[in-house]
Amino acid sequence: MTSQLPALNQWVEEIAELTQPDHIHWCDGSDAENAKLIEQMLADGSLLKLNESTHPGSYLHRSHPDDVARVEHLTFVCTTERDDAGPNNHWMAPDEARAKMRALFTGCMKGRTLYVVPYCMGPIDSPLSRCGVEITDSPYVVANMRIMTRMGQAALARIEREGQFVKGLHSTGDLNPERRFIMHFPESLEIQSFGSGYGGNALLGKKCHALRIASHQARSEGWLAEHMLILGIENPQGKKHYIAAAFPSACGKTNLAMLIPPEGYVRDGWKITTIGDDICWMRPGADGRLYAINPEAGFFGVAPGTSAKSNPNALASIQRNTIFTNVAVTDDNQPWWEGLDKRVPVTDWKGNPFNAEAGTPAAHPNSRFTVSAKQCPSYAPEAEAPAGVPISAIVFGGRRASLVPLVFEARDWTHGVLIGAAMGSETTAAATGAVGVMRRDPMAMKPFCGYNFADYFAHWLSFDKAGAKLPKIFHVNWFRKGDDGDFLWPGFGDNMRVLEWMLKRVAGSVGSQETPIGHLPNPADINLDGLALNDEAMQKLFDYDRQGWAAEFASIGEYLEEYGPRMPEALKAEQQRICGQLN
Ligand code: GTP
Ligand code: SPV
Ligand code: MN
Repeated sequence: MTSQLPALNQWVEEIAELTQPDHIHWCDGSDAENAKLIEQMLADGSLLKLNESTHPGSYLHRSHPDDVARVEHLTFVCTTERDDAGPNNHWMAPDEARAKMRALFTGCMKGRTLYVVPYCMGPIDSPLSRCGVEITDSPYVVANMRIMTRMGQAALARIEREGQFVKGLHSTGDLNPERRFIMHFPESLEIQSFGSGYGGNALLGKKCHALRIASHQARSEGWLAEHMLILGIENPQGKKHYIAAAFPSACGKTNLAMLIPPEGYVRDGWKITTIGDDICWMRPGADGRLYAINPEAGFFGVAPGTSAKSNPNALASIQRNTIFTNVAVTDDNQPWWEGLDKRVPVTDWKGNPFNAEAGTPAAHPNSRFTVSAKQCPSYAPEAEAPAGVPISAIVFGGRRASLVPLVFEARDWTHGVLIGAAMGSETTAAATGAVGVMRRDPMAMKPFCGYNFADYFAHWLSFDKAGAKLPKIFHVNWFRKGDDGDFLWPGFGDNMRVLEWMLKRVAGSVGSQETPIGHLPNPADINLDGLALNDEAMQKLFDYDRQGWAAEFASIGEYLEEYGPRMPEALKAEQQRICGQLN
């Protein structure tokens, strides 16, 4: 098979020439094709069948133990000008990067099949959607792309019609971390990824296309590509709002997107529905509001911590037709991870007998599930709407053990952009490297913005113009800890209480405490019924520590300075104004 687009056929031929595969397969996305790939992976051992009666149609993939997370130090944005990538990215000159990758890709598919994977990010018929083609030699990648994107025939038809697509080239190579690079060429809409089979490094539609390349493209086309969940929230009167929230990797997007409200709320008629759990593309509509789509079709979610108590919707989603990566296995061949339940697995994520005494987790902390969004009980039909959904509130948040209160609201758009730019969070297992280290992660985009953060903040600021009806901006922290080291806020379903307060603020029905860092809630305006928060919790969740924030704002000022004169004056002025109020 080939396509009706000469440019695509020519590119596939060129890559085949370079990589020397034994076979070329154009993916149509059909069930039969998927069944064949699965059969082949079962035969070669790259997939293991899980318990068919408890988890029908589900499989386990164990990755190479050195290939379990994104590799930020090996991820590059290759723009002509170094400054266009910015201090927030690793940069390599495009020619140098291309030469390096050409050497790695030469002959790398000998003995393998080259898969051509046409995909569409977003509903097939949405004007906000964008297409790409990933060439890969990994059947695991193909199976995952089929779940995570609209992959196959319909995407190819759109690509043929439009004539434009992002070119992604991927090979697992020999999985040697010394020969691993994730290169982005945003100016020519190209991605080249070598030496990893892990999600964010290998499923090129996700972080590489839908965030790094798309953010670059969005800047010139007047829209935003963000690391955000999108949820729908319906009040007892039947009025529906949509909220988008940016939290860094493994900081609660999937959980918030699938939230089940506390009992009293459900009884009263509140409902949360899920549009997306990781990526949000939004642009202003004719009415001045921001309209958002989820460019993905599935969830590549963190397994550890997912339980019937913390996230029943996720757990229900992954009972069938799910690919698990790097989880543990029970004696009756069911997938298992820390936080799921009290059972003790027999096999760890590497396939070794599990030794509970050793003190190391059975599932990898970044073990994941891949599942179609359609299997999620809370999945909203509007997620398929070509026009997207109008956003009423944007939420930023990080994992902050100290200082940052439960919730506060920006005074206006500029202040909100500063709150996003100033985001800090403790690192997690989603990327290789140390865990629990506080770093700046503006808008949860530190690893994903395909251009200079200074220009990115300027782009965000530019949405505040005549006729715009922009969402309110909030900041949350579910992860504040007490002196005993435990979380002070129950989190998960109880986060509904904070969402309700946000809607009251959107409606203008409650006041707030005006502070230099923004509007803090009057605790009486947040429904805390049934929660037994002690004095320490009340104080740390709802007060702000002036001295601590003065130090934080000084550090935010230093951070903004790292970007030099490109940093928008309006943002620096806002930071300085707040500094002045705090000191
Ligand atoms: P990526 O897929 O990496 O972008 O992550 P994500 O932001 O979707 O994170 P996810 O919702 O999967 O949560 C990651 C971890 O945070 C899990 O172990 C959750 O159990 C935990 N978590 C999520 N929400 C909360 C919360 O409200 N409170 C607490 N304490 N932990 C939470
Ligand atoms: C993240 O790390 O933010 C993820 C997982 O959502 S990955 O797709 O691997 O980037
Ligand atoms: Mn993510």
